[in-house]
Amino acid sequence: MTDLLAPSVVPPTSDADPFADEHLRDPGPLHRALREAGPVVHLARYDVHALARYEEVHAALVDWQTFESGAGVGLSNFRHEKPWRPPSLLLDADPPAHDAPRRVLREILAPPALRRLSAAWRSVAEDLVDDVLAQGAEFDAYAALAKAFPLRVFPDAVGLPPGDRDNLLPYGNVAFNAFGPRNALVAADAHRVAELSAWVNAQCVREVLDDDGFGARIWAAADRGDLTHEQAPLVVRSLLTAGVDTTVHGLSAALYAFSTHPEQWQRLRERPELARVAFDEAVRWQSPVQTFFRTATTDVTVAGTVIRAGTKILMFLGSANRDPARWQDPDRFDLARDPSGHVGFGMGIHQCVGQHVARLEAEALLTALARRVERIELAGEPERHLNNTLRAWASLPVRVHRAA
Ligand code: OVM
Repeated sequence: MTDLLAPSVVPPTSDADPFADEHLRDPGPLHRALREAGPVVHLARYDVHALARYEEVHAALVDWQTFESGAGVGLSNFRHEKPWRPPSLLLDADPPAHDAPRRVLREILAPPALRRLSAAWRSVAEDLVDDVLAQGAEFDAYAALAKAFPLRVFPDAVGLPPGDRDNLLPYGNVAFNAFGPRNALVAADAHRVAELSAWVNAQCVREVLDDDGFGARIWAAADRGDLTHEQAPLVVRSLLTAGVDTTVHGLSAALYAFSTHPEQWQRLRERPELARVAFDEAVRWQSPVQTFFRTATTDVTVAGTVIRAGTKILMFLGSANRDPARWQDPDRFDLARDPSGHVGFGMGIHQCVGQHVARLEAEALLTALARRVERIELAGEPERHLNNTLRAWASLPVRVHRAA
């Protein structure tokens, strides 16, 4: 709240571009510098305010009245600039508009509704791991597992027609780049935006979707009057935008973590029920979604700094998840820690509605692998895929030693 009697602190300014290749490739040093500079840092290049400490990121995430999403959660302000696609009814929305789409998706993606998928997904994971191991002890764990598994189970669960799913990751790449500035990463895919958007929109119509998937359930909610029929395809689009790259790179993060922390892999093998907490710890440690913006709805004072109404605020989720003021030994990937409270899935009313789906995928894949593999280690230098929002991978070469 603005205290009219307290003097306003002028925040430190940084010239850094968090969306430059250098920082996307290795965000740790910039995150540390921003956290140490102060609770609020002015980013001169974009004229936005940055929050890199856990306390302020968490506070902004839970205060949706002051830090709105309706102006878009990227750098672009939808009140002044035309959005690149019709805004998401979930991500780019505030109550009350946000409430109905959120309630519908929450029910469709809640743990009880996922139970019917669990056995099938375990068996797909076991088959996939068997196939990969049969081909040799060295492989690219990004392509063979982290990317292959979600693409095998998730589009089917949504109810997409069989066949061509090769557009999902390229569309996600465009969508997650679009939250950042219009830099070279955005320009690189500009020629595909119309085609990819048309493809995704075509997957969201009722006629195309299997009648037993998440997509059909969204349309059924519209029939019941819980949504309008105009909203239904956009809610399906949210699943296809938010549900693929995030899990692919979250699983990659877990596989990378275990490939570099053999003692943690041992722990998982001894106690496979740790698979879910391991996935959350990997999400904390790597933060597949690194950043989102909010917009101040009013002049607001954050740690003494007045942020003017209409200002964009960049929240560094990945930095909050490594803030030493919140986490002991934050750079350690450690199954013994309690990672709950991490902001890798966000926090508050927008917290990832698909997180139970992601955990189910992770549990299926990690337990299938843990049962068959005694040791997993890097077999080469992993390659990052640069994206304005995602901490993503291009390859993760590993070598495995099979269990007896
Ligand atoms: C959406 C959406 C898109 C990207 C990310 C996200 C992480 C949601 O279209 O609703 O959440």
